[in-house]
Amino acid sequence: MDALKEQNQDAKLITGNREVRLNNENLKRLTEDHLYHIALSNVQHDLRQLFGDVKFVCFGGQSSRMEKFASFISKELGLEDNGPPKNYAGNTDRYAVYKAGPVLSVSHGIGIPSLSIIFQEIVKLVYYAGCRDVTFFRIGTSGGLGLEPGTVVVSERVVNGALEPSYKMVVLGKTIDRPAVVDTTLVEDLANCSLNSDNFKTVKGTTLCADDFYEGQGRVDGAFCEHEDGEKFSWLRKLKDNGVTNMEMESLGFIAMCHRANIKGAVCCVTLLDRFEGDGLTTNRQLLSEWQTFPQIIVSRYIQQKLNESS
Ligand code: R2B
Ligand code: URA
Repeated sequence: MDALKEQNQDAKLITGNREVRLNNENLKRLTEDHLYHIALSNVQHDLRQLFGDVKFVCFGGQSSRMEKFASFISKELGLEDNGPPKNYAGNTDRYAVYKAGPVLSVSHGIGIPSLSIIFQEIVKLVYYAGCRDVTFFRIGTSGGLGLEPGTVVVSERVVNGALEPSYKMVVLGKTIDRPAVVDTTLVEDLANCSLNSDNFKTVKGTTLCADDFYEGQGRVDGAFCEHEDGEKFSWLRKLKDNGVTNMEMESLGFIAMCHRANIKGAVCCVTLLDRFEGDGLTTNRQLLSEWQTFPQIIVSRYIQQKLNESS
């Protein structure tokens, strides 16, 4: 209990040179905080000892992909001797939380509602663990607009379906508006991690975050559809004219919540298809899996660079 009081006394999270307040005084009054969806607690687990060294949190949709990323980054950091990365959220199958040295690799499921639960529990986790200088990434997949499939997009802007950089949610019956402010330095640094010798392109662009994979992204091949092909193409062209390079389902909430938490964060997604060429994902699974490693490679270079700078 004393350890908990000590943790709660200083309701600050240090990220970079920025000191971030949790901004929720209610947490100070909790005798125990159950991080329910990852089956961890700030009383029953020694979060400082388990996670105090975390500097980077990489989020992605699927648990299996995040397990592979944890193994990949573990090798890149020369930590394979520690054995395969462990899933600390093993007592639940909602999300997975793998750790490889200073890197957490976390699955977030599909869409902002699923992301926001794990995001909040991870922000509390790094707070209780007393982590410092933490950077968050979303490493994901998306549909591209006029880009060769397999291209990596580092999001320099994230917008909703109305092309506004704003994440709206209803709290107590009122709509609150969280601005999705991108960290431009992090975007530049990430984009600069691409190499001429890469077998994939990396570009910066505007990412549209939709609430749905089918109608929300203008597809005509869902169970329902009330628009014509022609309308879809004029919408896609309008998006392209407004700088939209890709579409996915979490970037807006991710960037807005990083900004709200005062944590450095960026979104880096590979495109799995060109939406001007179709709606279905017809590329074989093996190639799709290979493409999904491309944003991981970019983020892993950034992590290694930062760790080398600080060693
Ligand atoms: C990209 O891919 C998923 C949908 O297939 C979704 O999580 C996203 O953002
Ligand atoms: N993820 C999406 O949300 N859309 C796509 O088109 C591909 C992946």
